Order: sequence, then C-alpha cells, then structure tokens
Amino acid sequence: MKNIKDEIIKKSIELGISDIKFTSIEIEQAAITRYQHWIDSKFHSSMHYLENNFEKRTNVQLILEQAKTVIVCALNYYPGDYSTNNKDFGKVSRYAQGKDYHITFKNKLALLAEFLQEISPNSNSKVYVDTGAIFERYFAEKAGIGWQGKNGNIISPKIGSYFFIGIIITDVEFETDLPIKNHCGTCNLCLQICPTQAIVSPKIIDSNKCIAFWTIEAKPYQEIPSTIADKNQDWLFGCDICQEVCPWNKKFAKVTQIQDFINPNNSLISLTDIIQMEQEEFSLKFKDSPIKRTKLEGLKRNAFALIHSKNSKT
Ligand code: B12
Ligand code: SF4
Ligand code: SF4
Repeated sequence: MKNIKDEIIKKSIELGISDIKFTSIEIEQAAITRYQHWIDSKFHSSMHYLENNFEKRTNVQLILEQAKTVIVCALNYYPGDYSTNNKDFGKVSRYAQGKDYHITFKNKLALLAEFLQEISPNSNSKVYVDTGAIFERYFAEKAGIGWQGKNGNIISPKIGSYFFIGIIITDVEFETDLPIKNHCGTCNLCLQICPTQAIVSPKIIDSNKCIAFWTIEAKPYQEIPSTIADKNQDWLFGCDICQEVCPWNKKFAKVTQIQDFINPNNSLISLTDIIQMEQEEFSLKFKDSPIKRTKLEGLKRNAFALIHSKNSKT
C-alpha cells in the first residue's frame, strides 16, 4: 500500500493539511485505564457526554466494521500573538478566533476520504474532528504526529501545539508510522504557570479547574466558581496560557496559511460590547465562529466574571 499512502500524503499537502500520519486501530489497555481513571476522578466535570459510548471509544471496529487504519491529520491554526492585560478587553484563545474548525477541517478530510475512495474503490472510511467518541490525542501520539506534552496537548516538532487533530478511520490497510520521542524533558513551565493548577499531574487536566472548560464548555447557567474566576485575568473564551509558555511553541509555531483561522476582530473583544450585546448581533457576529458555543448568556457570564477579576486586581 506504499503507493496509495504516497498519493494520500500528496493529496493532503494539496489540501493544505499540515501533517498526516498512519497508525493501526489497536488501543493499549493502559490508555483505556487512564481514560477510565480520568472519568472516575470526575475530571470531565459536567461534560457528561464523555462518559458515553465507552465501547466505541475503546474499539474502533464498532465505529467502522473491518477498520484497519487510523489516519491522523494535523491542521495548523496559529494566528500569531497578541497583546494582553488590557482592562477593557477579553482574549479569545487562538483556536477560536477564526471560522469554526469543525467545518473547515471536516471539509478537507471529506475531500481526502473521497480521494481515497477513488483510488481504492471498494474501501470504506469515516471522518471525525473533535466530536466523535475517539481518543484523538492517543492516536495522534501513536501515529507520530507529535508527543503529548505535560500540558496535555500534542506537540509537533514541526509546528508546536497550535493545531487541530482530524481523523479518518478506514478499512484500507496502510504501512504504519512510528511514535516519536517525548521532548518535554525536565521542563515544567506549563504546570508552574497554570493559574488555577488545573494540570494536576503531567498530561492530566482537571476540567473543574480549567479556564478553558469554564469559558467554553460550562453551560450558560453554571456560575464560574470564584476560585477560578478570580485567577483569570484575561480570557473571555478558552485559554492558551499553558501553550503560550511552551518553548516548543515559542520556537516552532508558524502562522497558519489558512485564512479562515485568522480574524483579528475576534482576538481581543470589548467586554462592554459583550455586556450590551443583543441576541441578533451575537448571532450575526459569531455565526461561523466557535464562540457561538457558549451562547450569548454564557459569553456575558464570562465577561462579567472577567470585569470583576480585572477590577479587583487594580
Ligand atoms: C474534553 C476535551 C477538552 C476538555 C478536557 C481537556 C483534556 N486535557 O482532557 C477541556 C474543555 C478542558 C479542553 C480544553 C482544551 N482543548 Co480540548 N478536547 C477535549 C476532547 C473532546 C476530549 C479529550 C479527552 O478525551 N480527554 C481525556 C483525557 C484523559 O484524554 P487525553 O488528554 O486525550 O489523553 C489520552 C492519551 O493521550 C492517552 N495517554 C496519555 N498519557 C498516557 C500514558 C500512557 C502510558 C498511555 C498508554 C496513554 C496515555 O490517554 C488518554 C486517553 O486516551 C478532545 C477531542 C477528542 N475527541 O479527543 C479535544 C481536544 C483535546 N482539545 C483540543 C484543544 C485545542 C483544546 C484547547 C487548547 C482549547 C483552548 N485553547 O481553550 C484546551 C487545552 C486544555 C489542555 N491543557 O488540555 C484539541 C487538542 C489538539 C492538540 N494539539 O493536542 C482536541 C484534540 C480537539 C481537536 N480535534 O483538535 N478540551
Ligand atoms: S488551558 Fe489554562 S487553565 Fe486550562 S490547564 Fe492550560 S493554563 Fe491551565
Ligand atoms: S511547557 Fe514544557 S513541560 Fe509543558 S508541554 Fe511544553 S515542553 Fe512540555
């Protein structure tokens, strides 16, 4: 299957995909145990959907019968850096500044899967970005896209960690790629800098303490606990602190070529604008943006919490 693999790689480059690797469908028991332990520890907080589909999550053949290979793709979203500590503005994490990646990335993967179907006509494939019951980081690490850093993110030696992971599960058997070495070494910067100590041990994030969870995933009616809100000085939606500090991003993050992911209007947002915003304006401004996930009420909650924490700092 060497030729088909080369053709798929070539096509992925044409589609603007940043990296692609191939691995087998097997999942080590240690990874399953680790996930179960994370759930048992309630580190998923109120994201109850992560308790579902355990069978599928741990057996790819329940998603696609006869599945043989997991093709893992990386898509760089890094829009560059921006200033901080502005009293009147809240920061949006880099992944959410542009258009919703679920659409942009899925379209690219669908085209790649279609191409695979053309060159291997009897094959079957399924495409996933983020929303499936799939151990995306596990497969990304196993395939050699990068290693899992102590901040939990997969770090690519080519582009750092500001990239999305997308998956194609296929019944075509490919020659597999090998994992790469973990280069965190003795560095502990992410654990030290996380303002809420959400990285409870290397690679393990307690969502109950994570600013990204509270500002993206918590339901609009959930109040952000003051123990978290008071330690968040900057972030209106998401959090990049543990990635910003990472030496691998400082060295290797390259601004994405995908214009969809760059939108300076959504990088720093006026907190007063959010508080005064009506539903109609919210729906229009964030129509194609990941920010719409919090709904207007959730974004207002984040803005009020941020104003409070910024004011109590000064
Ligand atoms: C739930 C979730 C969250 C939660 C929990 C985060 C977490 N670290 O688990 C919250 C809301 C906090 C979150 C935040 C963010 N997220 Co998120 N999130 C997810 C989601 C949906 C599931 C992750 C999950 O299963 N976590 C449970 C833990 C236990 O699993 P895990 O970290 O993936 O680790 C696995 C393996 O690495 C393996 N493993 C780890 N160590 C070891 C050791 C051994 C010995 C073995 C065998 C296995 C093993 O075991 C784990 C289980 O398989 C994935 C998409 C997906 N379907 O996977 C996106 C995903 C992980 N998120 C993503 C992103 C971009 C983010 C944010 C950067 C967004 C932001 N800027 O605010 C932050 C980063 C926070 C952080 N430091 O992790 C990307 C990560 C891309 C990358 N380069 O790694 C993903 C992959 C989405 C995507 N398709 O691109 N997220
Ligand atoms: S995303 Fe922010 S709050 Fe969550 S672990 Fe990283 S630094 Fe900590
Ligand atoms: S900051 Fe250091 S320890 Fe954390 S992920 Fe980056 S290299 Fe690893």
